[in-house]
Amino acid sequence: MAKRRISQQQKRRIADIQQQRRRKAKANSQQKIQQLSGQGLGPEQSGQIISNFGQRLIVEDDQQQLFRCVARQNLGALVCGDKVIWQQAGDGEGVIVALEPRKSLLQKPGFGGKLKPMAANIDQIVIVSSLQPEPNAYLIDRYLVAAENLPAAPIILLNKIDLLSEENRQQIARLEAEYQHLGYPIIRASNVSDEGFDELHEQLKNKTSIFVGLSGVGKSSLIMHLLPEHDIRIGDLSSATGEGKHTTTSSMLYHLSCGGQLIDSPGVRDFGLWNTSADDILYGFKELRPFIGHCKFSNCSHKHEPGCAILAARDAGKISPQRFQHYQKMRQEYAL
Ligand SMILES: Nc1nc2c(ncn2[C@@H]2O[C@H](COP(=O)(O)OP(=O)(O)O)[C@@H](O)[C@H]2O)c(=O)[nH]1
Ligand SMILES: [Mg+2]
Ligand SMILES: [Zn+2]
Repeated sequence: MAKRRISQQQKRRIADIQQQRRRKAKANSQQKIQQLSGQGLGPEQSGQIISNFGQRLIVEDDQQQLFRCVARQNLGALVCGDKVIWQQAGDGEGVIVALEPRKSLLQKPGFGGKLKPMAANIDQIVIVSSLQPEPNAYLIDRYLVAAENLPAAPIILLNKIDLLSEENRQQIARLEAEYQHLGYPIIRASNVSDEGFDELHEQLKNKTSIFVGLSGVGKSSLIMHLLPEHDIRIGDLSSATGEGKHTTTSSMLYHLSCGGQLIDSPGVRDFGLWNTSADDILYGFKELRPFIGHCKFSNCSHKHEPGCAILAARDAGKISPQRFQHYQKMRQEYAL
């Protein structure tokens, strides 16, 4: 009992400190806006947020020039990938005045379970798995469910294909066949043999993508490979203002030579492994989607009910036994 009271007290104290910080940050950025407005604001123009250093947001204009910006109050949390309307103020600075509607928003549970926005307007999710560590079909299905619900188009990338051997050849072929059958693009790639990059560039072209997957599958290597000359503009910007080096924890949007964009950060790469509702999980198995809403009972749990359209679809072979097992397992492990 006593223990619990202390932890409640601590919680309140932490919440108070956070509240103070937010207030202070808000006051600082309001002050900054006043200062910038004093210099006279340019016309409204469109731009995209490519990174954020705390309250300072980096906006890129349509000519790919970068500006350090602050946002007007009440725009909510702005994140990497957001399309905004902003006004230039002085040299390389600006004020964000509006947020364009988002196509998608990637969020992550933060302090106290509250969802924290991470990145916006993602079109595609590249699910990276590899030959070593071995591909895990359950994890791939978990990411597919997350992608389908964002929504973003999933691409499955089988990395380290240079490690293909007599031992794993069959397993890999089976995995590929399963996802190809579902209509998901699947790319074999290797940072060692350079295989798959033409195909990958083709898929990433003119889209905004993120890479997700287990640690060790080669995400960092793939991203380095795609971005041979890392975007040094950000480093210049942060050292010029002494606002601290860009930390890899905040998201960053990069341009690819193929014309696509890549949003990256360790947080973004962890996307997809938290709770989802039972409805969202079902929706994420796209071969079952045509049967949603056709059960006899509107509150059907799809576990044992007579007249269940989902169980009937399984019995009719509309979903592979492994995928159905993953659907059930996911519901047990993640459904709220
Ligand atoms: N054989 C082989 N090893 C790779 C390949 N890509 C990455 N690796 C190795 O796999 C390990 C993990 O790679 P890393 O990019 O850090 O993975 P991350 O944790 O997903 O970012 C490193 O030792 C890499 O050298 C590949 O295509 N083939
Ligand atoms: Mg890494
Ligand atoms: Zn049902």
